[in-house]
Amino acid sequence: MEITRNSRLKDVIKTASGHDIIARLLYSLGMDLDAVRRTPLGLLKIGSLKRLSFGKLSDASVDALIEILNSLKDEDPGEDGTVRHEWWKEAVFYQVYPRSFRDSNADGVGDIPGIIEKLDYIKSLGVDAIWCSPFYDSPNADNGYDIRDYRKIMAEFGTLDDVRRLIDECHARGIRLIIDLVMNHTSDEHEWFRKALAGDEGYMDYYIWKDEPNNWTSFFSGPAWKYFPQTGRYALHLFADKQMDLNWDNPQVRREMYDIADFWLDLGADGFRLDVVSFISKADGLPDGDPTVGKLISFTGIEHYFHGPHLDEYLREFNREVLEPHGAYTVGECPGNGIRMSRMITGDDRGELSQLFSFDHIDNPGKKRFDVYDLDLRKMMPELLRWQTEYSDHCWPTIFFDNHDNPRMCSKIDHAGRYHDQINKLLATILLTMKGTPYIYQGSEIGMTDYPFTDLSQYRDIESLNYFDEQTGKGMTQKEAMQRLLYGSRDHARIPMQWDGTSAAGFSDAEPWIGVNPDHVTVNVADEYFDPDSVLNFYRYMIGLRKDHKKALIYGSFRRIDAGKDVLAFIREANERFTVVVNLTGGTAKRPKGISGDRIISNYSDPGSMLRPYEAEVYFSRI
Ligand code: TEU
Ligand code: CA
Repeated sequence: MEITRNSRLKDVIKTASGHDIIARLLYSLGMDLDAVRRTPLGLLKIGSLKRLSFGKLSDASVDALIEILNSLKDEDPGEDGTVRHEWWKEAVFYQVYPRSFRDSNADGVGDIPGIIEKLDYIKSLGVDAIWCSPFYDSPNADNGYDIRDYRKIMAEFGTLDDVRRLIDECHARGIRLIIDLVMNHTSDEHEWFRKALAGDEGYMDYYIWKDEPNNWTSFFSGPAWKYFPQTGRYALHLFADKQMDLNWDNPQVRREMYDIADFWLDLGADGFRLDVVSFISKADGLPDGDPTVGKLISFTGIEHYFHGPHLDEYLREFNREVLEPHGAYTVGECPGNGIRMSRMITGDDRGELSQLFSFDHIDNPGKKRFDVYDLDLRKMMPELLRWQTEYSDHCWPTIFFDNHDNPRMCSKIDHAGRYHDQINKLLATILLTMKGTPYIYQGSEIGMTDYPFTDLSQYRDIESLNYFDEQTGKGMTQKEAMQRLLYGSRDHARIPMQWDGTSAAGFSDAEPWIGVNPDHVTVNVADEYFDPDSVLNFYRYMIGLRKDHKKALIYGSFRRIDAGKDVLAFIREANERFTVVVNLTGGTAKRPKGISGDRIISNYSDPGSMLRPYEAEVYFSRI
């Protein structure tokens, strides 16, 4: 379908790219796609988006948008109602951020032997697999997401033998290990880049160069291009200026990446979390982005690489050459891809990736991570629920609320901290009863919260530090910039794991590389381990429930019960029925009528007549 200014929105959203991009634009403007689907808005022509955007989109932006929509592919994996059974559909994953998990040798930095020390704890949660954030040799411009040598381990973290041992010790406990592979970019200290700078033409072509930069901006502030006097040209870096984007159009680069992946699978890794893998293919000629469209999606230029022209082709090649022969699992980090384009990446018969992470639910419509606001769970639901009902039987969602790139969800919802206990249990309830593969980020299972940062010197993350400089440079007051960091910094997720109530929270015997949250005196593994009412034991119960009732809770149907806007209620059903009821607000709400079965768990002990703030409960019945 050729899209023109006269195409109606309801028709544009029938294509995968039209659906996802319009959804994303509306989301940024504070609206949900359902508005276009269910109201006369759908009859509007795409040319009138300018009006809908309150003037944010100019005529030129609308034309740019139409061009992008026409340039993106539209293929559908189809749907025939059969769900294939796979280990990773039945698994609960646990994400470990090595720098902050456990320091075994008292240098203040977490390490691989530290993870091994805590494997029995991870096992005790009932999880089946671990995703470990990068542990490769790196100068740490971005905590290891800037890799200097893909076959070496960061000295602070240990040795290759430690990683071998980690793999073996995981397997000995029946836990699978997936590792975090960064294939979109390398460190500027990687030998390929150093050879490129030294004038080696072959290695120059491993990276992306331009004589004059285009207008793309970096995720970590400023332009996405850095000038190198050695070559007289600019090199592309979508992230830090020490993270150089690789040229995936060069077959040799792809070969190198496949060899690296082979190396790790041969060593015993069970698969990969693939860092920003959806960004590997950039539009031919690296054209300027439309600043408005880019910013509404996220950053200027992103429309030219978030699902680039060769993405599907390269992923298929990677799959054929490496993943398939090893039977390896993959979860791709795919920011910007909405549900329909994600189906193109994860459909059973597409031969690309097993699963992916999408991010829209992590912030409310119209909000961005650094915005100062309390997240409203009611506004999260339309996006979250779409993945339950519209992703098709040939795709399998991931579900998560926390990771190493976001403040803690319980804090995002309730900065004042009145209801953290209830909210953490509520999130666990949703995470472990919805359809899809749950990912638990270290510390969520004990209810860790954001760090009370008060001074710039307490931050470590390059994104936060660059953001502060850029915003204050543009005239924002220091006070406001600090406030925005407090709401959005990734460092909140990177403070040490809280093992006990001692001074460094049992993370280390030395001064940790980043502050320890004062709340560790009450929020910690040791205190929660034997407390039946703890967040930790709530998680354990929910994980166990999911595993004991696979038919219903993993492969069973998902059906919503209409319960008004303040309450989420749904049924998971196969041979048994689970009914989940959740008050999405901090006020009281009415329990929907006709709920049957035994109330088997809740974040309040006795059932009240009304649902109390953030109350979550699960009912069980045989059918
Ligand atoms: O993150 C990429 C990325 O775009 C995220 O910051 C994303 O925008 C965010 O999670 C949405 O809330 C990956 C890694 O996870 C991150 O730690 C790295 O810094 C980045 O790639 C560069 O490698
Ligand atoms: Ca250490």
